[in-house]
Amino acid sequence: MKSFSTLFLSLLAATPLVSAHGFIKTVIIDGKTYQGNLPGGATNPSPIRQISTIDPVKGATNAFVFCGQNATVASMVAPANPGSTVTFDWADSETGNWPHNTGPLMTYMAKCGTTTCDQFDATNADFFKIDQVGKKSDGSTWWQQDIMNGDTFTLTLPQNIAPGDYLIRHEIIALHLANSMGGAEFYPSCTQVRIGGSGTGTPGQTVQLPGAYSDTDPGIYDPNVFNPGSPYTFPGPAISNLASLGAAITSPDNSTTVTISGSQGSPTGTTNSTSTPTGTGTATSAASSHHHTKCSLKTSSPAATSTGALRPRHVSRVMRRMLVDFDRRRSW
Ligand SMILES: *[C@@H]1O[C@H](CO)[C@@H](O)[C@H](O)[C@H]1NC(C)=O
Ligand SMILES: *[C@@H]1O[C@H](CO)[C@@H](O)[C@H](O)[C@H]1NC(C)=O
Ligand SMILES: *[C@@H]1O[C@H](CO)[C@@H](O)[C@H](O)[C@H]1NC(C)=O
Ligand SMILES: [Cu+2]
Repeated sequence: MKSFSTLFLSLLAATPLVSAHGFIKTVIIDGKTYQGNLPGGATNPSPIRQISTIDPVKGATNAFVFCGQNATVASMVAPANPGSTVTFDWADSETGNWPHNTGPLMTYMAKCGTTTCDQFDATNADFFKIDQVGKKSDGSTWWQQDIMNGDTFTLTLPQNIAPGDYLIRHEIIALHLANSMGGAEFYPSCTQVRIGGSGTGTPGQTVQLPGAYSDTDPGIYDPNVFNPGSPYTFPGPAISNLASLGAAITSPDNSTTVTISGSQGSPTGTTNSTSTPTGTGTATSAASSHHHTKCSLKTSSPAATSTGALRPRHVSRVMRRMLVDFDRRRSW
């Protein structure tokens, strides 16, 4: 079995993958939609910092790991509040879906220092993590699969965050090549928001990006990334104290607890991005509640999807047959 999986992994690494990448096309904050600018395209008013290309940031210490490729300051700062609902819509172009299905979605925030965010040079930003999702309870399907299927990703901002200007740094790390050192693809994106309200919470630990990640982190270089059931270790800091306080967790389906080691990220899904979170969180749950549009089937029947997720998108027919054999062997 061991030698078979070694063979399997090396074949997988040799499988040519179509080069397809992406960006955040829209952000919706409390129901208001903000259009992002196309990477390298015309620059219209937006709170989403524009990047120069859909190509990934490569290398965990790449200077662009803070807000994305050549990210430029955006002209708008969108209003938001503690507990605001924020939805991210990923795409590979103006029209196509996000192309990858392997790896985590993580979200950070950072105070825009003493300036407003439209003036803020984020290279020295102090980021704190407010959310992270990795694999689903079946141990092999990633939440990123939902994004590839065309779903959006929704979370709530910390319930007690102090007022001021902040960046929301939402990131996908695509790990379909992460069984090679340096193969991980980083897709960070920063949205500028002005938090109102009367919260009093400030983050404890903060990190710099680049700085918080290394190419050798287990969640960035991961030889077992396609092994069903292998635990995933999120890179970067733990969820901030700020985000774990007063969190509301939607729990429509208790089977969506994630198998990850030593992490606070236990996402729960809902079928509809506009539904209101209900219920209460547990100590091990992620701070924010998550909603994925159109994923009722996936969350209610993990068995139905558990065989698809570990596959890269572009597998040859020969590889497919091998994967079937691999699955059969697994069930012996
Ligand atoms: C992006 O940044 C790189 C590295 O600093 C630079 O070489 C390149 O010209 C920039 N591209 C654009 C479109 O600004
Ligand atoms: C789901 O979790 C809730 C809260 O922990 C619990 O009350 C409920 O009984 C659980 N439902 C199932 C089907 O396990
Ligand atoms: C989500 O649910 C709300 C209210 O139940 C409904 O108005 C809305 O159309 C739904 N959205 C989607 C994307 O299904
Ligand atoms: Cu890509």
